[in-house]
Amino acid sequence: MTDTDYTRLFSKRAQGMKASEIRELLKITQNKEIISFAGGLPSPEAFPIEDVKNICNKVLDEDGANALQYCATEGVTKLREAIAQRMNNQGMDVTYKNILITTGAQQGLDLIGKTFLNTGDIVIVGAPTYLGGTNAFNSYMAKMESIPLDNEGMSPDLLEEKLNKLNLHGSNPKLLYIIPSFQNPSGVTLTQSRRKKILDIAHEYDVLIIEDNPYSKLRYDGKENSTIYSMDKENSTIYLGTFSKVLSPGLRIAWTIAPQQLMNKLIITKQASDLCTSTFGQYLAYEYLAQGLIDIHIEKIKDLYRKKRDTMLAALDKYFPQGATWTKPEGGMFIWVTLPEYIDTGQMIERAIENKVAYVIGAAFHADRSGKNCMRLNYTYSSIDKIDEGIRKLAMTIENEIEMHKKKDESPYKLDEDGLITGV
Ligand code: PMP
Ligand code: G9A
Repeated sequence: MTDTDYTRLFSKRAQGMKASEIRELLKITQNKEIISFAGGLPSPEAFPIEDVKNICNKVLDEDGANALQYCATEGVTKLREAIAQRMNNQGMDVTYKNILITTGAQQGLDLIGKTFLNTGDIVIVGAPTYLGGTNAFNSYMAKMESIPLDNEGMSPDLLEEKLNKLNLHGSNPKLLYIIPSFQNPSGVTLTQSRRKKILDIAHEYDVLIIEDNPYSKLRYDGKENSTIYSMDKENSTIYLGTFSKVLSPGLRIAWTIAPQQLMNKLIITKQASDLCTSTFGQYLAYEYLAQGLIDIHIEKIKDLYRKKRDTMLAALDKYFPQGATWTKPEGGMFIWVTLPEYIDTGQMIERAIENKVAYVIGAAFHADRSGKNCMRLNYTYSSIDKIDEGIRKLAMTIENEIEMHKKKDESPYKLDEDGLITGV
């Protein structure tokens, strides 16, 4: 058989697409020996398997023929209505017509890219930001412009400065991508006053805000903030919600909320993608909401995740060397660690995996591949015992890096990462 070179057949956009570092690591971390702080996965011990089993039977007994049929692209109406009601209870003012059910929020991001982005269009993102977001926008050949985050999220001043500069060069960014609460990957939350300022700036510069909000219900301390969508009186925000982090990512049920004119286009875009999201999954999600189970489940996982977060923070304090700093999130799933400048977490990952512990490298979350001395740690997936052990192993890996660096500095010879002499 001859080996055919298919590259010439790939579209320009496919040629530019790279594998997600998170998805690649998921394969490695399926090895049970490795303690994974890599993927943003819910705790497997918390899935409500019995409840879902009962709901499956109920749905099949009572409405099996509809649940197994195709449904409208927009989604199953009763689920859309239930979601609209939940969102209105949190300060929004929407009807089921503003809700599009999607196959994960990831599909929402893809549909947004497909609907709004031409080659070279600019999307403003955080530095760091969610890799799946930049991958989705990249696949439409958009250009990312990054705004550094601090402990209060994206800085409105830096955002305005960037928009102003781009405008002076004749560029008008189309989208502003924001993960407002317990941001992936940093864990930081955009303060209420910054939300308002950022909204005002987006209005002034005519940028559409994409508010991607999978984590806000996982708040362990402090007070909930208003969503940007609920504060926006000018219809310039699209909101993404999902059941992935509060119920099950395997269900792949999420929703996009948009003003009506935008919604019509998003629906058409989705038609070409997958006709509709799993009807059966939507029926299950509806029942889970209708039976009032979701809030009980969220309370349960919040208690568990709070303990896990505290365990990881305590272990970081106990084991991590001087010179390392990290965020202290009030909720969500992630802690962001910054190590001394000379440590490259991309190079260190191999050694970490040898030591049976995994994280996601900082550069994966930076559109310009900076953040090399950073790493994202997930604390929801591993058990409490494993969290302590994993952080100890990771600390040991970092200590070795520091030692190696010291040796390099002291040595008259050039050493490689394994301490072998490569030159004088
Ligand atoms: N947005 C963010 C910020 C996420 O963290 C994730 C999942 N990690 C997604 C979107 C995609 O979620 P879903 O499972 O709903 O596709
Ligand atoms: O890619 C996945 O499996 C979802 C997780 C996302 C993340 O780790 O941020």
